[in-house]
Amino acid sequence: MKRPSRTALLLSIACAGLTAAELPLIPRPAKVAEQSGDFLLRAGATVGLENFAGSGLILQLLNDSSKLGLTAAPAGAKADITFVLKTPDSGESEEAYRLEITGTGVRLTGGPAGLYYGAQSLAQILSGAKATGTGATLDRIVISDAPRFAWRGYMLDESRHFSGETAVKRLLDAMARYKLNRFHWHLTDSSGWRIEIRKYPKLTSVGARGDETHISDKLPAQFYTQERIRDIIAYAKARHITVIPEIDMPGHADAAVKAYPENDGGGFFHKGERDKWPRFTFNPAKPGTLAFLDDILDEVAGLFPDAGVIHFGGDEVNFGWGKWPELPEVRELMKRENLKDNTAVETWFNRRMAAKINALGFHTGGWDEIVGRGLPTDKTVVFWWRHDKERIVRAALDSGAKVVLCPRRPLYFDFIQDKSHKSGRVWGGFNPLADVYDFPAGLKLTPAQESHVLGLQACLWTEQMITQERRDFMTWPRLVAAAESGWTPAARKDYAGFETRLKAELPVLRARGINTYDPFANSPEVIEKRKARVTENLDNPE
Ligand code: TNX
Repeated sequence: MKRPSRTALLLSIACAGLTAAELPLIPRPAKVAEQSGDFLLRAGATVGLENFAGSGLILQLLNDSSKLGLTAAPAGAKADITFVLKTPDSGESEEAYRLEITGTGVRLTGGPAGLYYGAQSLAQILSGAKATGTGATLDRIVISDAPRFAWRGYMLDESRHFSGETAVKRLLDAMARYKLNRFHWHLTDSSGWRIEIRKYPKLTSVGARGDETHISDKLPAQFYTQERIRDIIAYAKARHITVIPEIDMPGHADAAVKAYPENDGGGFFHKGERDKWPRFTFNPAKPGTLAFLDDILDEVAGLFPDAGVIHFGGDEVNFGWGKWPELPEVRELMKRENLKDNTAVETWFNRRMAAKINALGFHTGGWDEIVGRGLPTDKTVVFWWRHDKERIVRAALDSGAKVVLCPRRPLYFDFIQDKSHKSGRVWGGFNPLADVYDFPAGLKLTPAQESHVLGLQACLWTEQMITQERRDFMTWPRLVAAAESGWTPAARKDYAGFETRLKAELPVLRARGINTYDPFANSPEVIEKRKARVTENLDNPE
């Protein structure tokens, strides 16, 4: 027999690399080195965990996925799976980890977040491992992993339709599995105010009744008490997810203004929908309204001490500012501050509220309408959503602002995901899984621009999502693709490999009670019969 040629040898080494790369892990790790041999993790093996944030959950996580009845090793004893807490090296991400499976055991190294993500990776390996009578056989391997982006988010709109605690906790668990780390909570909008504010009880007793489908004062109020909010924040924190509150202003304000009409700044002027949201804005200039918003922000800051960012919306104000020039307080402000038009009033309002948020010790988050308004770039996070206005994201990045990329295409999950789908948005196209996966390659960011990108975020706007079944259908599996886009280095992304891994992952989602769409079988669309329609471009042309 001929000796294998050098090329054949190199090829087989490359193939071994490929096998390693096909580990059933989502998101795909930054670096994987496979070694020959394996390790038998016995049933009842021990786990050595130091006490670090989230450690309590790790044993449970490993047991849920392995069914091996792993037990905690006594302090100081040698364990089969060892977690080693270390301070990240300088320049290294706090989320980085190393996972080694050697001939004698499993060893994970990292900071608290890194160890948690290492445990998530190990849990995925364990659930895919060959189980024998006595345990699970694990291939020897070394994974060195760290995220591409620090912000890997998902936004849920609970105003238009309320999801509630059970669905939110289930979502947080699934997000954690895919190493997503920001939950942007859209808690207020015209259809309902969903967060208890103690100083203004009517915000919820009046403002939380009804939703986008049922505009009614008779329905029970749907909202989170402050106690519930604290509990959900803690639940997220244990999973290394930061919850970012959004209190939308000065637009999208109907629910709040319905409760406290003295803050009315007038309504919606758009394509015949003028009567639907007659109190779309807060009065942007009235001292009492500014004090009211300050009080709300004070309570929000107290409730979300670790959020880092309070998002104040700032979107689509021009949809409802038609009455502003008639408001006495606006007229007075314009004269006093020499403001020439509504845009200038909006800018004044933005600066005023951003200063308040900054004074509370938070960055101001805002939709991309805030670009060019002179907010301090070092204390502001821009959420770029208008995919058709690339110049805005470039302007924001070039100004040095921190940016979260969440363009409607491909990251708004109220867009349909398959051309056969009948319910949801389209806009010169829609948002299939592959587009979510490829993002942000199409933006062709320069390295300097990418250095200002905090990360990316998918958003679920729920105007057309009444049931959880449909919200799940629109979210999944696209959120899995977004998670890999946020975590995996560009050079390691591979859509075909992702599809293979995702196929095996869909049953995992289903087992958690998540009604994911199956793009491989084109599973039946979940349609809200009352509102089934494909809607083209609802937004302002500006
Ligand atoms: C625009 S995104 C909005 C939302 C809508 C969404 C529907 C943004 C900042 N504003 O109020 O729900 O489009 O896709």
